[in-house]
Amino acid sequence: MNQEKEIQFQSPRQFTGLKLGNPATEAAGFKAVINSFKHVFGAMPVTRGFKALLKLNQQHGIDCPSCAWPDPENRSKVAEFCENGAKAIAEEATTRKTGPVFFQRYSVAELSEKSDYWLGQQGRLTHPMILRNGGTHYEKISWDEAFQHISMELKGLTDPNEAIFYTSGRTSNEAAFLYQLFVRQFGTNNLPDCSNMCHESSGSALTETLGLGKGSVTLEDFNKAEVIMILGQNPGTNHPRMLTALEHAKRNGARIISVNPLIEAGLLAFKNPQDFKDVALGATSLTDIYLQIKINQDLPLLKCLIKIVLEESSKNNYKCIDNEFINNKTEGYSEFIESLNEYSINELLDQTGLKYEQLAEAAELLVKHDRIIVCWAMGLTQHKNSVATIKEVVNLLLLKGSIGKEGAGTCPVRGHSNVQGDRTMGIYEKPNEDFLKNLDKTFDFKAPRAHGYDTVNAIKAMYSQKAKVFIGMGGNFLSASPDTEFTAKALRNCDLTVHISTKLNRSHLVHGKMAIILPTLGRTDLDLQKNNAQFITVEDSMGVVHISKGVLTPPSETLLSEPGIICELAKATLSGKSKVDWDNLASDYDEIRNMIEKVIPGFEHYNEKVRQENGFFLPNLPREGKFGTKSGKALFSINKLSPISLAKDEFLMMTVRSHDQFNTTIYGLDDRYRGFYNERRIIMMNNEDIRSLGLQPYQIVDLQNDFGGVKRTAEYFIVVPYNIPRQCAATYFPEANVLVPIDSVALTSNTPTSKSVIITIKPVLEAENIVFASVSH
Ligand SMILES: Nc1nc2c(c(=O)[nH]1)N[C@H]1C(S)=C(S)[C@@H](COP(=O)(O)OP(=O)(O)OC[C@H]3O[C@@H](n4cnc5c(=O)[nH]c(N)nc54)[C@H](O)[C@@H]3O)O[C@H]1N2
Ligand SMILES: Nc1nc2c(c(=O)[nH]1)N[C@H]1C(S)=C(S)[C@@H](COP(=O)(O)OP(=O)(O)OC[C@H]3O[C@@H](n4cnc5c(=O)[nH]c(N)nc54)[C@H](O)[C@@H]3O)O[C@H]1N2
Ligand SMILES: [Mo]
Repeated sequence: MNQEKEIQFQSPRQFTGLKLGNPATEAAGFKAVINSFKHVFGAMPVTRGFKALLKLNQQHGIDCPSCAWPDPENRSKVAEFCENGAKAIAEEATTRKTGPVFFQRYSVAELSEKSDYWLGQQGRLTHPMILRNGGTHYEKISWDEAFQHISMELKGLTDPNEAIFYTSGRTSNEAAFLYQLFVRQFGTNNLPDCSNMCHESSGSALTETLGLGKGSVTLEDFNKAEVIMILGQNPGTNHPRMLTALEHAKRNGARIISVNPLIEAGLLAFKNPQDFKDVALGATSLTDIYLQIKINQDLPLLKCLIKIVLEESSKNNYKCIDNEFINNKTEGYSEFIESLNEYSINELLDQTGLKYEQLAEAAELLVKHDRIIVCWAMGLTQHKNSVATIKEVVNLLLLKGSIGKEGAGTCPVRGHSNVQGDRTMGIYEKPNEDFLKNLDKTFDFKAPRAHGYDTVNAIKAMYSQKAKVFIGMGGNFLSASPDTEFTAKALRNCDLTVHISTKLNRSHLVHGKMAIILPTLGRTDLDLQKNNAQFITVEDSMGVVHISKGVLTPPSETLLSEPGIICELAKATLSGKSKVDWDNLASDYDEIRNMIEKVIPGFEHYNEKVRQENGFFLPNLPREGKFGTKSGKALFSINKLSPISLAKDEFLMMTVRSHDQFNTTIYGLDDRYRGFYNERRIIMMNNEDIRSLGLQPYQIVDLQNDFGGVKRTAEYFIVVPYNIPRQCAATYFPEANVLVPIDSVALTSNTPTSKSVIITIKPVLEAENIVFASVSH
C-alpha cells in the first residue's frame, strides 16, 4: 500500500498557470450574476439550484452560510444574495459525494497530495469514517462505534483539560449552546473558536472601552450616516451585500472614506445587478476619499486624523467635537488629549505613507459631520497592535459623540455567518461568572471556572502533548491556523482528532493517531427530527437573531444534524453523570431554545420572538448610548504607537482572501477584481520594490522569515507587480500560513498576526539562472 508516502501539510507547491487581466474598477454587475449561476448549476441540477437560491436569505429561508452581513427588512423576494453567497451554496449543496468508496480508492497520504481546491470539489461527506491507528485509509464505521471510540478516549484522559473542542463560526445557536454545555459538563473551558483568529481584537477593544464586545450600528444607521469610514475590509469580495447598504447610504448623501493598502474594486464602485438605475446608468461610485495606507499604519493615521480634527475645532471654540457627550458619558478625555502631544502630525503622517492634503480632506468630513460609522474587518484585527488600533477608532467616535446616536457607531464586520452567535451562546474559553452561574443553576451541575485554551494556546498545548484529543465542530483547523508546520505537528501529536464536517478538508488528512470524521447536515439541508422539519437560529453582525431553515434533500440519509451529534456524544461520554435530557433536546430544537432562554439574557420568549417576520434584536447598550463598563462611562484610552522597523530587504506581508475562496475553501483559482486568474501562488509587490531588490516581474521566489529563532519558508511564489505601497506585500491565505509564526500574536486578544508577517524574498535559481513562471494575458 502507500504507507511510505508522507502526509502533505499544504496544498502542492505547483503553479496552475497565471493569466493576467486588469484590476476591476467596480464590483458586481452582470459578470457576478453569470458567475453565480456558473457555480451553482455546475454543482447540482437546475431545480435543486433554483430551490436553494430562491430561499437564500428570505424570511424563514436559508441564512446564507457565507458572511454575517444582516438581511435588509425590505429584501428582494427572488434574489437577496450575492455572487459569493451563490458560491457558498454551490459548495455545500453540491450533489457530488465523498462516500466510503471514495475513501477506499485514495489513501490519506494520496489525498494529502491533492490541492485544497481539488479536495473541496469532491463533494459532501456521507458516512462516519475512521482512520485507525497505523491505518492508511479512512474506513466506514457506524455512528454507534464512532461515538464509542470518542467517548472512550475522552473518558480515558487523566484530566478533562487534555481535550480541546474547537468551533468554526458556521455552527447554529442551538448546536453551539449544546456543544458548550456538553464540554462544560465534561469538565473544561477549552472552547477555542475561529473568532480567536478573526475579530477577537475587536471584542477585546470594544469590551474594554464600551463594555460590549459587539458593534453598535444597525443596517438602518447606514441610511442615515453622513460619513462612513471603511478600514481594512474588502467588502466587494467578503461582504458583497454590504455594497447595497453603501449604495443606499451614498444616495442619501453619505461620504465614504476607505483606508486600505490595496485599491479594492468593491470599494470604488458598485453596479447592483438588481437595481434598474445601476443597470441603465452605470455603477454608483462609493469611495470619495481613498487613503492607500501602508500595512498596519492605521493607528498613526487615526491619531493624525484626531489631531487635525482637534486643531480645526480649536479654531471654532471646539464646537465640532461633542463636549456634552464627552462630559456626561465618557472618562479619560483630558489624559487622552494630553497623550496626543507626544506625537507631531508630520511624524505620524510619515508612518502612514500618505500626504497631508489627503488626510486634511478626510479630517474635514469628520469635523463637519457627526453621524459617522466606522467599519472594519481583518485589515485592522490581525496585527500585533490591533487592540490599540481599534481602541483608537473608539476614541475618534467618542470625540465626535458618534456612538449611540442615529447614523453613527462602531461596525466591526463579522466573518462567519454565526460567529457572533456562537460567542453569545458561550463558545468562549474565558466565560464570565454570571453565565456560568446560570448554567449551574439551570442544569444542576458545577461548570469549571478555570479559563481554557484559545486557538493559539490550544495548538501549543497539543504540540507539547498537554492536550491529547482534538474535536472540531466545523472548520479547518490546520489550514486556518498560523504556522502550518507547527500546527500540523501539534495535531499529529494527538491520540485522537475528530472533525464534525460537511466537506473533506486538509484537517482530516493531518491527523492524530486515530482520526474520525463525523459528517453532518449543512444550512441548506432539510433537518427532520421525528418527522418534524427543524429550523436553527443565528445572530448576524448587527445582533439580529433570526431563523434559518434548510429545504434541500440531504446528500445522504446517514447524516446527523450538529445538535444530534452533540447529544449522542454527550450521552456516550457523560453516561449517567449528566442530568440533561439530551434526547429531548435533540428531537425538538424549540426545547434547546427554551434552555437558552433560561441561561442567556436577551433571549426571553425566544421561540416566539424568533418566529416574528424579521427575528429580533439582542440588547445592545452602546446602541442606546449606555455603557456596560464598571463606571457606566465609555472610556477614552491611550494607545501608544509601536512601529515595526523593517530592514532594507524586509517586507511587511498581509495574507488576504481572493475573490474565489471562503477562508480555506477554494471555490476557484481566480481573483477577478484584482485581475489575477487561474493562480494562487502569487506575491503582490510594488514595482519599485521589485526593481530595487533586483527581481523581475513573474520570476519565482521563496518567501522566508526568521522569528524567535525559527526559520520558516513558503516555497514557490510568483512575483507580480501591483499597486501596493512600498515595502508592503500581499499573498493569499492559506498558502502563506506557513510564515505566520505561532508566537507572533496581537497583544491582549492573542490573535495571530496574519496581516503583519515580516518576510524576506529569495529568488529561486536553477544553475544560477532566474526561473520565471509562464504567464499569459
Ligand atoms: N467570499 C468570502 N466571504 C467571506 C470570507 C471569505 O473567505 N470569502 N471570509 C469571511 C470571514 S471569516 C471574514 S473574517 C471576513 C473577512 O473579510 P475581510 O477582512 O475583508 O478579508 P481579508 O481578505 O482578510 O481582507 C482584508 C482587507 O484588509 C486590507 N488590509 C490588510 N492589512 C491592512 C492594514 O494594515 N490596514 C488596512 N487599513 N487595511 C489592511 C486588505 O488589503 C484587504 O482589503 O469575510 C467573511 N466573508
Ligand atoms: N493567514 C491567515 N489565516 C487566517 C485568516 C487570514 O486572514 N489570514 N483568517 C482567519 C479567520 S478570519 C478565520 S474566521 C479562520 C477560519 O477558520 P475555520 O472556520 O476553521 O475555517 P473554514 O475554512 O471557514 O472552515 C471550512 C470547513 O468547515 C466545514 N463546514 C462548512 N460548513 C459546515 C457546517 O455547516 N457544519 C460543519 N460542522 N462544518 C462545516 C467544512 O468541512 C469546511 O471544509 O481562519 C483564520 N486564518
Ligand atoms: Mo473570520
